[in-house]
Amino acid sequence: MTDVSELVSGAEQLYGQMFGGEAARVAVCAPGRVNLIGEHTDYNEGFVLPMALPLVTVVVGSEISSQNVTLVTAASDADEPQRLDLCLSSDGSSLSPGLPRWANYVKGVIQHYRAPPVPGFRAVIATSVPLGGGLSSSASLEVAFYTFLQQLKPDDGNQVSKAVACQQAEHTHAGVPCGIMDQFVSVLGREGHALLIDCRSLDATHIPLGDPGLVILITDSNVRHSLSCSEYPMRRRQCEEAASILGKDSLRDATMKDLEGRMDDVIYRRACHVIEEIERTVQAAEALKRGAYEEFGMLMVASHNSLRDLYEVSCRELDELVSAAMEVEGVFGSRMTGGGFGGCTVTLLLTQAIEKTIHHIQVRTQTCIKIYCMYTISITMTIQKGIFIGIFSIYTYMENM
Ligand code: GAF
Repeated sequence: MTDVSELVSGAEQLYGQMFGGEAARVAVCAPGRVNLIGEHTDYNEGFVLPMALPLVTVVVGSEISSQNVTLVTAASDADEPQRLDLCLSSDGSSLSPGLPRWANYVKGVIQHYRAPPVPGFRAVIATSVPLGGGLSSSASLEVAFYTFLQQLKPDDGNQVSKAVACQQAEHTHAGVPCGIMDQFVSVLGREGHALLIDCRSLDATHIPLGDPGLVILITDSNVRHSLSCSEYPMRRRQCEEAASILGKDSLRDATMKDLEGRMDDVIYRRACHVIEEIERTVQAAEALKRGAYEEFGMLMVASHNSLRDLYEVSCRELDELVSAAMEVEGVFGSRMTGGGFGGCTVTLLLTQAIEKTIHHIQVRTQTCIKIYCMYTISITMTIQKGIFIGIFSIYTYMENM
């Protein structure tokens, strides 16, 4: 796994190459996330329980005296670093979303920065978060960029307003009507802790994950998703419709009893998932505090089943990864993580079961579905026979810079 200092020195080297040997003066980073439980609840004002990852996006750069911006990214789908020049015109037209897509996140953050106007700058972006893999590569870019701008010109906000500004960037410039979870945990996540977020009040509690006998395993289906496609916004609309039928501000205020006989089958199933998932997340956070990992694991599996059957955002490859993991002794729970339609699964297991779990997933996926052979591997982490496997001991998260 590329660590933060390697990523920063790679970005600094690229900065030197692009800008004639000049050294970058600012280096910042922000993490991606994995969500342990609480899926599709954030935009329903419910609870979520993500944790920040030791996979980060870094931005290195310097302020310049003109109103020009030059962005270089080593974090796009292209093989070579990509460059974009913008002039920060007073009418803001240069910040309209367009192509290349990777720049939209940056443009959005500049637009929503709380201390406008931002000065001109040159910056290089690099990342170890798999792009489009459901581990919040976009939120980590937004938050890293916001942090970069804060170094050039401090704003008057706090950490919550920073997360909200980054969420707005995602809405206006990436076209994804996301909730607050990803940006929030990228800003406020802490080493060795999960973060229970109340997405209504935006209060958050850090829950220690202090047990050295536990591991969180992330496996990537290698199915790539794009959340701006119609499915994610459609789920959000269906939830809003359910809340409106019930005369509630959001599904956070609804109970299962409220739903009876009030809506058609699809909307009913979406609402059931959200109401039960909010409840599961609260229970899971309590279980984690007590060290009740079996209970936590059962809630993870119930969450996955609900996302598969009621919310319909899983896919065959994710389901296969979950069932393969659940066949191994020492695995407490497994589920898809993030928006769905591809991306990753997250599994909670005993450290001593890690090797046999990885082996079993490999064997199962080769002999039963052989599906990984067909995938293009586009990420450069630990890749074993086609499956990206990130193993994060809960003690090894790298500090935010
Ligand atoms: C994506 C979104 F960006 C989050 O806000 C959240 O809704 C998640 O999908 C599903 O829980 O990551």
